[in-house]
Amino acid sequence: MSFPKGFYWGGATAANQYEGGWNEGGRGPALTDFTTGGSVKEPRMVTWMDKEGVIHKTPNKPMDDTLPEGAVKYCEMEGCLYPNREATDFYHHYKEDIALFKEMGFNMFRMSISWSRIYPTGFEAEPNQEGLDFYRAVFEELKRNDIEPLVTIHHFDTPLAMVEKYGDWLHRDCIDLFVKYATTVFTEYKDLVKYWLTFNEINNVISLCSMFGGMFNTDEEYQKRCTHLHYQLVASAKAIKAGHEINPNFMIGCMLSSPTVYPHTCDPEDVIKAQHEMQECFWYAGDVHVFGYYSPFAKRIWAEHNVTLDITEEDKAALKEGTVDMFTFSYYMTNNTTTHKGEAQVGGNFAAGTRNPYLEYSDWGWSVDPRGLQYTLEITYDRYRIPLMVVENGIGAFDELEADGSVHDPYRIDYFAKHIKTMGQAIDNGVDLIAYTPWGCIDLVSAGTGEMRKRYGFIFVHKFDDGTGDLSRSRKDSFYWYKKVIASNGEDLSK
Ligand code: BGP
Repeated sequence: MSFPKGFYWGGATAANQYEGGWNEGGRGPALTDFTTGGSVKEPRMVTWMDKEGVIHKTPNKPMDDTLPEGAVKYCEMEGCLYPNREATDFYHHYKEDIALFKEMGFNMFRMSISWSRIYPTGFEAEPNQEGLDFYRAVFEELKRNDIEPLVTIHHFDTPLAMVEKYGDWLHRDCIDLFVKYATTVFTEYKDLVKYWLTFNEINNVISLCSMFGGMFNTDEEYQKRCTHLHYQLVASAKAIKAGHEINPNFMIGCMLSSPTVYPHTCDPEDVIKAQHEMQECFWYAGDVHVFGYYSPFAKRIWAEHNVTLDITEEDKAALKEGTVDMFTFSYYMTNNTTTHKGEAQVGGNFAAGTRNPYLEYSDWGWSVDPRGLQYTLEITYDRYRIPLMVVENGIGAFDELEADGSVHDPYRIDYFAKHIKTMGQAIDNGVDLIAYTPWGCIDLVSAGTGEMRKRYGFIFVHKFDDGTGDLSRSRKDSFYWYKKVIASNGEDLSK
């Protein structure tokens, strides 16, 4: 048995892509409510007003929530569809969805709290009671079904009012606003939730710079993004300290995307380049979370990009006192990098580097690399030696809905079978992996492209890119397969 007894099997979601109910229950707006749908070729757009009152639509710059130049505020544009608003409506379907998760055998469910449902603008002194009540009802429903919640406190949805005032996380005040919010939810749910994650994919903000180059690779971008990240790292650490005071049994983790990088050739120049990209994209934020300080290589990154960070003595103390209990990450693919010219490049959303001839690629250009998951688990555990969780993994694919309501998705089953197998091998090799929550266990809106047709779920949701669909749920073939996997604690991967 590779997977230990009590291993957590489940699925993962996020409020901004799943919850819906965007203007109900006293919830305030978040930027994702003003972001349109896109595709692998067309970027998602944001809609905003200039000082003359004219409304514009411009490409959303990934991981950069500052208002576009000339904007005074975000607002709606007639004729635009904003898919995250209704999303796939967990808000009104949570009981039905939790029953389906239970049927599959989940003993863990990852979800996030929408900050603006608790503090509609972020600035209120008192939380929104209706928002608190909603999540209490969800956590109680999970408890009744013996499903342990794994709760992300911030998943891409800072309240809009804070984004408009501060350009997202470009101001120190965001730290205290976050700690206030985190403290509220820790206190409110201290007897219902044990496992918490502070920021989803906290490292994306900087990993984009080295992975994508181009417009992200300027000193100005690095300055901005390292500042944003520093404030979030301090906010995370302060929240962790507060959380442990509220309930010493809390297990609080970080959440990073794993942009595992391979050197494209064995040329030592490529090896060093890959190592530096791993430092920048992964270990930079991970080391601060786990060790409580910036690792020596951070100085190289700052020097190379002329970054001067506002790190106070109080920040340093906070980082030391707020280290994580567990390390969690998302894993979708690996990337190749090289110093050589002329190699074929990958295409797709959020995929970068050269094409790996040993791998296959998804319809969205993401490499499929199960061994890469094993590799990532092993190098991460070698480095950190604290419990790990894979809290996102999966393949976004076009699913065909049959006339009888079924969905045959052998490609998804194949993807998961291979990844679960290599996870088992990592455990056999000594990795302390405690949970696996595949992404979008029920169909939801894609973060990168805003599409519905990029589906990840074991459960199909009848919602489509033109906004139609009755939101009913049906089980895909992979639903029955995953149920069997969970029942056998990861032993039976047969198709
Ligand atoms: C991660 C995010 C998720 C999720 C996932 C898949 O970066 O944490 O929110 O969306 O990627 O990405 P996409 O939705 O673009 O396919």
